[in-house]
Amino acid sequence: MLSRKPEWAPPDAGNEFASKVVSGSPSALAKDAASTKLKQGRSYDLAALVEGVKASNRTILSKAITMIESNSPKHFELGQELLKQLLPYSGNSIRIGITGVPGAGKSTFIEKFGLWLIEQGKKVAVLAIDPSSSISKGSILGDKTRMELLSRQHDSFIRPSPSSGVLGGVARKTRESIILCEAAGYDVILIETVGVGQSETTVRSMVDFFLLMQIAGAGDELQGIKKGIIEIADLIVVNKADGDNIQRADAAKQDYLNVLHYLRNSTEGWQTRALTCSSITGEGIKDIWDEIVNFSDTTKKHGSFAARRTKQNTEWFEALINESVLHQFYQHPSVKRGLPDLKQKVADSIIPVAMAVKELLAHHH
Ligand SMILES: Nc1nc2c(ncn2[C@@H]2O[C@H](COP(=O)(O)OP(=O)(O)OP(=O)(O)O)[C@@H](O)[C@H]2O)c(=O)[nH]1
Ligand SMILES: [Mg+2]
Repeated sequence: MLSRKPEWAPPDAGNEFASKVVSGSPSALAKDAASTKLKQGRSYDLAALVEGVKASNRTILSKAITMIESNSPKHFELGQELLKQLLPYSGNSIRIGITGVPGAGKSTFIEKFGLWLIEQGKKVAVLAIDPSSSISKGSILGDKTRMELLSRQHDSFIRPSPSSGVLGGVARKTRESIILCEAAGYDVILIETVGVGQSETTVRSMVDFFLLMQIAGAGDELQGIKKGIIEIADLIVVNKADGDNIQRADAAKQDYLNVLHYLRNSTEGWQTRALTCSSITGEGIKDIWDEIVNFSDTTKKHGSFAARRTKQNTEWFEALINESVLHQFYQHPSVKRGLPDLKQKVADSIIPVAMAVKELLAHHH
C-alpha cells in the first residue's frame, strides 16, 4: 500500500491529500481507470463524480471531498453542483460526534466500535475536526495508523481533518463531507474532535448524537460541568474500564449519573445517561450502540431528531450568510482603503466609534 499525492492537490500540501492505492490489484486498476474518466482535459466530469460517489467508489469519494475542501472558485462551483445532485441521496445515516480530552481514547474507541459496526453489516465513515490542524498540519492524520484495522476494511472510509483555515471553514467542509459520505451509502458517520476550544459546540451543531468520552480520575468531571460540555452530551462514556481500572470507572460513571440528574437534557425527549467501556477489550461497545439505536428510535418518534436536523440546516445557512457578508465587506476595496485611517481615529478618540462605523459602511456602497 502506498500513499500518493494527487495531481490537483496544492503544491505545498502535506499528506492530507494523499490517497491510498493498492498497487497491482485488479480492483485498484479498475478504480484508477474510473478516476481517469473523471477528468476531461482540465475539468472534472460532474456526472462521473456523481455516479462514482453513488456507487460508493472510495477513490472517487475522496476526490469529491478534496474538491469541496478546495479553496479555488472553480472547484467551489463544481463542488456545490455535486452536492446539489447528491443531496437527495443524503440523510440516511446516524451522525455521531465523539469528543473528549486528548488521550481519552477516542481514536482507539472508533477503531473498535467501527470494526464492530462493520461486523453488524454497517458502513462506517470517520471524519475528524482538529482545531489545531491549521497549526500542526493535522495531528489526527496520525490516527489513520491508529485506526489501521478499520482503515483496511472495505466498508470503512476514514478522512482526516481538512488542514486549512479557521474552525468555521473546517466546519463547512465537514458538513459537506457528511452529505457526500451519506450519498455514498455510509450509514454511520463518526466525527472525532478533541475537546478543546469551540470544537465541541461546532461538532454538536452538525451531529444527531453527541458522545462525550471521559476517563476516571482525571479531574475532568468538574471541568466538563464548568464548560457546559456535559449539558450538550447525549451519552457519557467512561472509557478504559479494564484491568484494575474497572472499579474507578464504575465510580466515575456513578458520579456522572448523579450530576446528570440535575442537568437539563441535551436532546428533547431523551435522558442522557452514562456508561463504561473498554476500547481495548471491547467490553461495553454493544451497549453503547444499543443506546444510540434507542436514542434514534425514541427521538424520531418524539420529533426532536428531525427538528434538530432542520434547525441545524437553517442555522448553518444563517451562519454562512453572516460569514460571507463579513468577508465581502472586508474585501471591498474602499473598505480596505478607509479602514486603517478610521481605526486610528477611533483609537485616538478623534471621532466617535459609531460615526466611524457609519462612515465605513458608507464606503461600502
Ligand atoms: N487500558 C486502556 N487504554 C486505552 C483505552 N482506550 C485507549 N487507550 C489508550 O489510551 C491512549 C490514547 O488513546 P487515543 O485513542 O489515541 O486517544 P484520543 O482520545 O484519540 O487522543 P487524541 O486524538 O490525542 O485526542 C493510547 O495509548 C491507547 O492505547 C482503553 O479502553 N483501555
Ligand atoms: Mg485521536
